[in-house]
Amino acid sequence: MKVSSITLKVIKAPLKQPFKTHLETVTDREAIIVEAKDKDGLIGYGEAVPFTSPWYTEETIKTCYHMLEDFLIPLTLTSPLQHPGELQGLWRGIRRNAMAKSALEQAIFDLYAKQNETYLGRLFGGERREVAAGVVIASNNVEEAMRQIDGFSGSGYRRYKIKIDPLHDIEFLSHIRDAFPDIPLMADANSAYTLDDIAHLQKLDEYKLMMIEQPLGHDDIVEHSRLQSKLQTPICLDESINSYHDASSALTLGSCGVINIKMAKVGGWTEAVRIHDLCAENDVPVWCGGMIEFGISRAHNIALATLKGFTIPGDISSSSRYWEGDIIDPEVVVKDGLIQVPEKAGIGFSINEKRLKALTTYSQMYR
Ligand code: OSB
Ligand code: MG
Repeated sequence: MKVSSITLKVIKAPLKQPFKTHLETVTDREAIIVEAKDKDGLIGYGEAVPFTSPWYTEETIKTCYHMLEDFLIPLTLTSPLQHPGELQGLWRGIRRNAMAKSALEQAIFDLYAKQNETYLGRLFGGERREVAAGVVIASNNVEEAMRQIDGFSGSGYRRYKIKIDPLHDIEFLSHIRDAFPDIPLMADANSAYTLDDIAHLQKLDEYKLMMIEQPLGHDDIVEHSRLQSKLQTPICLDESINSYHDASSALTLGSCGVINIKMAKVGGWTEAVRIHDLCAENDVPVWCGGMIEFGISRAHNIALATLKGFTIPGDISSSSRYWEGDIIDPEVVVKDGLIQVPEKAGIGFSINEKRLKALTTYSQMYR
């Protein structure tokens, strides 16, 4: 396959409401849209989802742009390519920078799927016709959190995730459980605890949480294994899983019972599918993580979640959860807690060019 040109578009939009964790409050979101075009004018789309500052991963919009412009795009445009599965090998000499790689790999896989008139998920063996949707409540005000759960329940979400930290956990959860005794609920700590908190974390076992996500260090695997042996609630690793090797280490050490796979954080489709396959072989359930993304990344996530190991509803919500207007057409809609998987080739959604243009702050084409 030949990629004739690649265009980068930096976009920016305000969130409908602030997304608050103990690490950062996100009010505006930037992303880099990657468009890979072939000689027939077909276009594949990817979305780079680092934040503007490095609070969640080390990558930022600027580092990502730099890696794409100065390394990944030149190498890709000057190398022969039969299949997008070769990209990771081609980029072997470029360490890490997973979100930059993921966005470009996404665009070229989308282009390849469109050239072959196949829905992207099917390329990787995904068979699901609908995927279960989950939603994240990111407010440390318990009244506000409960109002949000109430509001989202109209869409029938199959799983609710709240953000916790040592100052907003036990009381917070007990209020939510009193009001919503039976909702499928989990908590994400984004590394807010240490091993000194074992006794405290054991108190969370009584709230019937599906799992607790990333309680300890963002780069830890060993301490989570100690903690998991002392908790009934399964641990789910997010920040700690940046590669197949990390997932393999976590399974070997028993550091978690569930893995949150974020395609962007592990460098794209190829690595995400390898992790999925490893977890499936080991009967470890996985779910698809979210990055407060726009529609293109959301579409890739839906395609990923069609794979059989994605048995737990992920952080895949409707476009309207975050945006006044999304950049895809139609927008992602959640009904009865489900998202219908599109049938069209590639990511399965068209681009809302008018909206994309309105959000673009900088754009450049490379050939
Ligand atoms: O820790 O899972 C996380 C969003 C941005 C950065 C980190 C995380 C999140 C989420 C997903 O919780 C939110 C979403 O995309 O709906
Ligand atoms: Mg998380």
